[in-house]
Amino acid sequence: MLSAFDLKASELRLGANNYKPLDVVLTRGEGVWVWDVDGNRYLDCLSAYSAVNQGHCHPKILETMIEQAKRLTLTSRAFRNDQLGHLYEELAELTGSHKILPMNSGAEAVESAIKAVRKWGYEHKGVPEDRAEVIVCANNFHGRTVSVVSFSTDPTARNGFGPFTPGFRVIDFGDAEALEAAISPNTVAFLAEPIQGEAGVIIPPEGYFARVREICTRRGITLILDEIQTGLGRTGRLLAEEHEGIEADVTLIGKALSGGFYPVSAVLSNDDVLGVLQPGEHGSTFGGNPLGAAIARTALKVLVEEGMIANAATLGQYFLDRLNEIDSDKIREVRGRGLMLAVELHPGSGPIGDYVNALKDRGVLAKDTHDTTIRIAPPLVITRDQIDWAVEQFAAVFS
Ligand code: IF1
Repeated sequence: MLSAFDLKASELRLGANNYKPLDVVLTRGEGVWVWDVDGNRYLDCLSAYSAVNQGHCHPKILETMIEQAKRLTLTSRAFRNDQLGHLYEELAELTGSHKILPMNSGAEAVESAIKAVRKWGYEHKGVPEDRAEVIVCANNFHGRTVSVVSFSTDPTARNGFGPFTPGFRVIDFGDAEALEAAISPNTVAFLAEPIQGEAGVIIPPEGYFARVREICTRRGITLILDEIQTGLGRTGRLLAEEHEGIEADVTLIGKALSGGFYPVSAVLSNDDVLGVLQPGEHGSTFGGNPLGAAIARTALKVLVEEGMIANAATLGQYFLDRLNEIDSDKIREVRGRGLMLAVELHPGSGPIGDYVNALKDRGVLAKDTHDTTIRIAPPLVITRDQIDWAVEQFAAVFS
């Protein structure tokens, strides 16, 4: 068996160099905890970027996965399977959606939504062929495909990967006037994250999305919310849009839709937008497969039945309050909603990696973003005692 050292060496020698992970090699997870190959235990404050909201290796999702894998895994969409219809019914009931498109990764859900709103624009709005425009926000993160990085404003995500897909216009996040001004007769949609994740857990000004909703409705464009990270309980509501008192026309979910067991994403839509897709126009070999669908059904079920969403609301506020109590001249701001939290340090506080490593040495795994911010997003099953312990570690590292 390879040691942690050898495993890292193999990754460096043979793997594409597109990641620079923390120096920890994990082998096991349970609830909020993960263990490395040397037997050290860590509190996971990343949750695989909010894909394991239900906690690592949730026993009920695991059981579903094993039982379904024994029975039937993949049929392709050339044939029907006995899980997908159930997933549709349960998702529609939970979210109020009228049409659903199952995909696999988050980026695929984003791509699928862009395809659908473009076609919707041609068929329902009379936009001239190939002229459809989608408005997006600066500092967005929606995935890694060519079209999605075409409208990224992050040079690292974008540079060297052109030529880019046309048809996108970038405005500032949180500025409703900018949206109003950017809409042209060819605009078909506005795409945004309810809270920008990769940008550093950026919460928009109060009332922003209510105005966005009003503008999209009045100007006849589709509002697409990317809830791939914010959705499924993370912010203390099933969908983050609920905090804003609005409903998107199209909502994208992924990540925690499988509790981290399997890539499952979905486009949730009103009748009109996904209604434009006809047989053969879009699809995926694995999208909507019975294994993924069964896993997603149980992942949604435990999220609701085990009170994880309410826990994220209550304990998210508690975690935020406790972090705010930390007495440190390094902390510039603590912010968040539900269990989507971030600690931003003052610019002169030294390399962020040093803090993340110090946290790791104290048994807390968290991830930095943009040089000064550490995001904190534990599984939604975290307890008050576990938060108290985590706050002690944060306090020790920041003081
Ligand atoms: C990586 C970030 C998080 C997302 C939103 C779509 C996707 C993501 C709002 C695409 C994915 C991930 C991907 C992961 C890092 C990560 C991330 F730091 F890059 F921004 F979560 F904060 N929309 N986010 O957050 O979903 O295709 O990956 O399933 O390593 O790229 P995907």
